[in-house]
Amino acid sequence: NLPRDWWRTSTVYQVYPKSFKDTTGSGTGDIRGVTEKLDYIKGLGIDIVWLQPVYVSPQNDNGYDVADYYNIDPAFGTMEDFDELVRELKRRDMHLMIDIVVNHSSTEHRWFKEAKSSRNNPYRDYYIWRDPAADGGPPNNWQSKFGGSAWQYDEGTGQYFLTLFDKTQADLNWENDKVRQEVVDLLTFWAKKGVSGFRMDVINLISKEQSFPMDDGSVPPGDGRRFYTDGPRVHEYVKELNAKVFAPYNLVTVGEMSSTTMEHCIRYSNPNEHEFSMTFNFHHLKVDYPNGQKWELKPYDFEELKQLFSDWQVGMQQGGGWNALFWNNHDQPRALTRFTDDGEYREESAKLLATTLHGLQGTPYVYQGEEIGMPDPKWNDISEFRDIESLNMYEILMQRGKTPDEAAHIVRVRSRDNSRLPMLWDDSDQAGFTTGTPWIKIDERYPLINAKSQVEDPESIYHHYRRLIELRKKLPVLTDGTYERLDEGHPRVYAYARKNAEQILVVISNFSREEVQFELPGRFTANLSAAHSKELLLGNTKDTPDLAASIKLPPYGSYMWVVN
Ligand code: TEU
Repeated sequence: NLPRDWWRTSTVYQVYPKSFKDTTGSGTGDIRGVTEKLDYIKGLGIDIVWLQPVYVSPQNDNGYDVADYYNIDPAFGTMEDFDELVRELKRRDMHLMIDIVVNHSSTEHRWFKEAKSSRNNPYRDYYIWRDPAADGGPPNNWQSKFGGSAWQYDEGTGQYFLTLFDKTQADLNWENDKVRQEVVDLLTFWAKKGVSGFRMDVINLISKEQSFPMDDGSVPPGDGRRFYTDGPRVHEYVKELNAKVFAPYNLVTVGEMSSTTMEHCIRYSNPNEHEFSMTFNFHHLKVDYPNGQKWELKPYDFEELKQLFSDWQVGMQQGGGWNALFWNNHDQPRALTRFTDDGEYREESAKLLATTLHGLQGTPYVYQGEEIGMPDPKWNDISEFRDIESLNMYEILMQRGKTPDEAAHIVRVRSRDNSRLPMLWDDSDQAGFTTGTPWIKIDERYPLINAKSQVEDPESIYHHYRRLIELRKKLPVLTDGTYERLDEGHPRVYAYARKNAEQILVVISNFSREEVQFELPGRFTANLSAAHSKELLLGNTKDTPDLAASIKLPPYGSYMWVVN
């Protein structure tokens, strides 16, 4: 009974359950912990909670290796706990979006165990098997995202199977209509349980070029591109899921496109294509990757960052697509450390990032801890890391000739564990996350950085997010306004305007620790002289600068005005 496209004014809160709240003393978070904290999430004005995988899993990739799509892993609780979470969300007029991981399953899944048992097992073609190459090696040179060959050899049946991620994550064969039917069935099962949406994990990898061509390096280098993303039948497959499940249940869906193009994202998210509601693309989170390479370091390119935001705002609007807006998730280091100052100007920086993102067109995602300004941890030793990708890459970097210190430094900067430390609830023991031994260390700054203190402080980062989320409900220009960049390549400032027939919204942020006197472009100041009202909606310092031709911006100052 929700109106079509209801999610265009929504904000999503992303919960990494393993690190959210532990109610049993196991040291890992659980579903009841999420339910316990719904009032905290509701307090932000959140509409949708994205719950990351809690299905049966050996946890080699923290649940993105699913061994049973229909049951909850006991580590996270029971199906009754899940049903209670759905009820408690609905009672608060919130919605549940669950994570769907169907590019691959765990090799512990019964389908894979059957498939591996013999070449003519009925489940054999649920996965992707190929004979060894002439030299006995892997069928081609594709590399796994987590390091090493993307092919694992099975002695028992003398063939290789494809694993684009961990060697225990076997790619499903979507060419097989039985696999596609299995996916429709499992999506229908969860839709019937009352979920309102799906986040589709690496969904643009599900269609592979069946000739499995060698990676000849012609495809632009970069994180993920080598997987031949957006394959020949990908849109056909997604349209089938939409027709059979997304549309009938009026679900909100977001496709995670780990490497893609704007053209594809327009096709994936334009409502007339009947595919997804929106897409995650990652171009803006590669501006500190030298030549697109994640495991090399360089300072981030601010101009490229602003240009990418601008290109995607204009391009997706022109194409009728819809962006999932995000700075953070469980696979990325925290933006607060990556793009701004997580020390002296931590609070200003956290609010600056929020204002800059939430002023854009799309549906914003808030990743747990972002709303209280959690920074990357201070790492002391490689033994503190848990992420399979990070641990593999530590070894690979040394094989590539890096010293242990160099390799450890790169892992500290790039590791997905940077965003996976437990949520900091209060200043009680272990930040109120667990009474047991946490599965990964807890950031010892919790006496200074915790949710409780921020809920109680009206000037906190938490309440800054609450105001931005509230504005999205109140100001149509945030949803339907056009986008125009105003900073003309300024080395420190990102400024843009959103316009519709009624009003103009202006967002100006100083991404530096220097004070800046910013000059608005002449073409824009004409709008100001014609305006009959200008209002500062939100700022992140005690200053209340007037929107004028020349504006003084303090270090990491960020402001949002509305012009009528
Ligand atoms: O991530 C897709 C992916 O490519 C990630 O490895 C991420 O984009 C990359 O590390 C950033 O450089 C999804 C899930 O979000 C991730 O947690 C899983 O590990 C992965 O798929 C496999 O399921």
